[in-house]
Amino acid sequence: MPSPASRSPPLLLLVPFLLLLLFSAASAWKKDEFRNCNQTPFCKRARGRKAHSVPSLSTADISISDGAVVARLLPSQPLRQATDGDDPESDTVPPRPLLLRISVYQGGVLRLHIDEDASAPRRRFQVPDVLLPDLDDRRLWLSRLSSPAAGSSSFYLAEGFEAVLVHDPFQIQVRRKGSGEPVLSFNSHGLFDFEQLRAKKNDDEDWEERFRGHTDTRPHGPQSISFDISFHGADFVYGIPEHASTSLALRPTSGPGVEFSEPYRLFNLDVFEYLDDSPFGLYGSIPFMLSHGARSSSGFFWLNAAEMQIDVLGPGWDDPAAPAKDRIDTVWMSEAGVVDAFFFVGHEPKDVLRQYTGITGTPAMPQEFAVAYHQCRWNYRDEEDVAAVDAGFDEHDIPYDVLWLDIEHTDGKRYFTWDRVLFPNPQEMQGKLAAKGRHMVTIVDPHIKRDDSFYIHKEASERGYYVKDASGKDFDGWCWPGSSSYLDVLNPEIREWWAEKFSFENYVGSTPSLYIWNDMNEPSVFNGPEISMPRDAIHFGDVEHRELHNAYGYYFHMATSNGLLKRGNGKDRPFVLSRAFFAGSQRYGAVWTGDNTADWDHLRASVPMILTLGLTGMTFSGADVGGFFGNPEPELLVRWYQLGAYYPFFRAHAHQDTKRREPWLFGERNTALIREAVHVRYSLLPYYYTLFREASVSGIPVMRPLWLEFPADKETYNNGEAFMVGPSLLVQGIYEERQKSVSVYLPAGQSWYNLRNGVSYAGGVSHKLEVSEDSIPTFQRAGTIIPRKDRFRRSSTQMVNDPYTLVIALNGSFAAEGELYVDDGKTYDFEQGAYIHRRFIFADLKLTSVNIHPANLGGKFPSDCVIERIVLLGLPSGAKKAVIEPGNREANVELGPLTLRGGSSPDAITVRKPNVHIADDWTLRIL
Ligand code: NBV
Repeated sequence: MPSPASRSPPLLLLVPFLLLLLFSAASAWKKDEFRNCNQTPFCKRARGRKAHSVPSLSTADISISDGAVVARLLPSQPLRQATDGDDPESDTVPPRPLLLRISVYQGGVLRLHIDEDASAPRRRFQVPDVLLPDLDDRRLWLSRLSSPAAGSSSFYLAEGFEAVLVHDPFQIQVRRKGSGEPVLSFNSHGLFDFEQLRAKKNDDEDWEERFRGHTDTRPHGPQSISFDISFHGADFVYGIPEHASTSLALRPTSGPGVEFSEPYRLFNLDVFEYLDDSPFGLYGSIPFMLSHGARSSSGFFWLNAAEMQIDVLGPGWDDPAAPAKDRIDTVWMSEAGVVDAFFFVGHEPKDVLRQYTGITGTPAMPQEFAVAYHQCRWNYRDEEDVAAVDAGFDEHDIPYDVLWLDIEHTDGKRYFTWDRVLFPNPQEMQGKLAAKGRHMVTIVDPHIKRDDSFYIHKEASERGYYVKDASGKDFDGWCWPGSSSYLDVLNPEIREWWAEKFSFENYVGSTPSLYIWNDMNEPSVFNGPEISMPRDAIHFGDVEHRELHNAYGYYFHMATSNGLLKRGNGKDRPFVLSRAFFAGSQRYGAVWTGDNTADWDHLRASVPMILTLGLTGMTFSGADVGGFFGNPEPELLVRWYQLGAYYPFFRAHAHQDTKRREPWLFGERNTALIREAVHVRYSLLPYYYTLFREASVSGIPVMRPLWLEFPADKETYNNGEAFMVGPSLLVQGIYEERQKSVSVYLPAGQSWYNLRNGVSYAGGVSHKLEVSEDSIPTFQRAGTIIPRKDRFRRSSTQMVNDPYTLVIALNGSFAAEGELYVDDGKTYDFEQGAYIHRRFIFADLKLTSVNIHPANLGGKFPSDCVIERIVLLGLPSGAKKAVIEPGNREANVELGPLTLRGGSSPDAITVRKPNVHIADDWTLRIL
């Protein structure tokens, strides 16, 4: 919801609305503005069902067709068709079969598709353009079904796994071959229900739904789908963003004694002052859940963009007296769409992430500047303000890469325009930043001002490019510019048209160093139901908004990102930050966790939220550093910078009603602490960039829950306070005011080196550590090598030719390994092989740089960069010098320090000026 200070619509028309806003702005989260499960008929109906109470279905005519298993699903009795939830037994219709299709893809992915047959009165919506276009090429051609037991058919899924289709009642199980141990099951509790589309029985039947003065006409009636999924061998389940939570694992929402009484809701919404711990839906939705346990890792993804509600059932949900089970049961409910579901099995949790991103795409490789620090505020007022903030960073020796302009930079919230009084020379302004290697981001929201003199509106309305309301007129809703319409981005033609608007010619005042921010794309509609678009609005192909709601922002993000790609003829990588997201958004840019609050609990919640996003593909994510609403105390702001410096997306941002909070406004000591936090990020940029490369290839996130790296260590399974950055760094946040000590669990199997002083700590234990104000606890895992750049410039782009430092943390066998990936940081030339990829291996007192760039790819990235320092942690004393081959050169060895700015360590040994090239093969021997 908007704050009252920034509105300028025609007053008379809006008095009731303004009162509402004033009221909203005065208080926090307004629960009543959003529907709960009980107020959502399909959810209420589904939640009211008991295990095995739904009339069961059985399979008929099972066969293999086109390499997939196909069958019909027949109700064993007439299907019940509920109306509005008050009388679930109200009606019956003659049975109509459902069509089932199961396909298998390389790497252990099973796809289950269930839809109505051709006699249905209408085609149900299948979400387009989310699955990778080449997915079909990776389909395994099934040729036979076995019948291991009467009444079931089984088929190959992956090395060590098979799938079983149980005929009556219909059920699917994925299990381990040999032992028969189940991993995942569908409908084992008999909760599968598919409300088939039908004509109204008589005129009295009321399909409409009303909520807070809004009527949803629901012309096609009940069409929801629900079913149960069980994750066997699971200790915890994770995923299904976006919800604010201080817990990483998903807590049960139903069952004896559970804390949350609402299911997790997936419905993209603009939520004003959201709570830090709640199952209510926020800005984005990814219907992907993962499970992990000592014996098993698995995942389940339902490609469906309608409102979804998911219950995690606590132990004893079906029978409080039954002994605890080795599995987690969940119930998935959606208002519309089809069953298009994917099951993932893996030996390790990383396998499951690879499989999920194998079908929805791996995160796009960002430009290097985007991985650095971003400075944002609603709003930097004018060009002078921009210049002053920019100069402030230089004056205080704090690097930053991107300055952001929020909605007030436009002419009356007409995006692609500039307020010419405040920003008379946008190109010059961007040019000045660009001269220091800096970039700018402007906001472009999806609501378009209905103003005939605004070229975007004129063209869009003439071409019929807007979403229509239920009566067929352009949908007209209220947002920042006042009366607004919304582009129908489901239509690829409209996305193409939108993309063109970002050309330098069309976006007057833009330059190549300008990038984009998409906000409010849930979409947010101030006067709409739940501050969004009515569900009966109509999109391209007669699709109802209810069917695609959760993917609206995704298509908008996609179109914007393609716009940036096109404007540079496909040369430069786009950067677009989006608030709304869906499965697959990782291919189009970054996201953030929206309007958080400047308090300690939101700081704490940011970690589970970002970890969850990473687990579900969206690794390029962050939270507003400092907190969006409210004024952080300096201590909180400093702690937020210290933590935020490790978020994959690192941006400070603040609401327009907050006090200014550029890093130098809180006294010298705090400026120094923030400077140090930002420096930490800049020094780690080579490591981060290498991790982004890994994510873009494998889907493994940059910021990882501990259990992703240590899947066998049970202590890590629900740790949402600490996290790994890649395989080598462990970071523990400080989430309390004036905290003096903290207990940090360091995973078993290796020791850990404190990043600031090199002191080593044992793994497999919790350490109680003193907390200092100058940093948060950070550890390098023994056995790893981290590349850094320790010289500080104004921006990352100015560090390109700087020399590297390698920090080698030795394990008990005095060995370590790590990687470095380098490319031009900007273009797609890396796709042709223009990059450097090295593995550094330390063993037997010798460091070797090994080329891991695949020889067959060709291409080369030229670089003269050298390694200027090598810091060794955990080496027994006595090293005298280093000898480098080829060339038989010598380099000096000395004790510490750990960083260029001090931080001496008794245990660190530094090789000074080895000056070996990062692009070359070499070895360095310690003597
Ligand atoms: O565009 C203004 C803000 C923006 O600063 C924020 O980051 C977004 O999440 N926007 C929401 C709209 C108004 C929020 C009250």
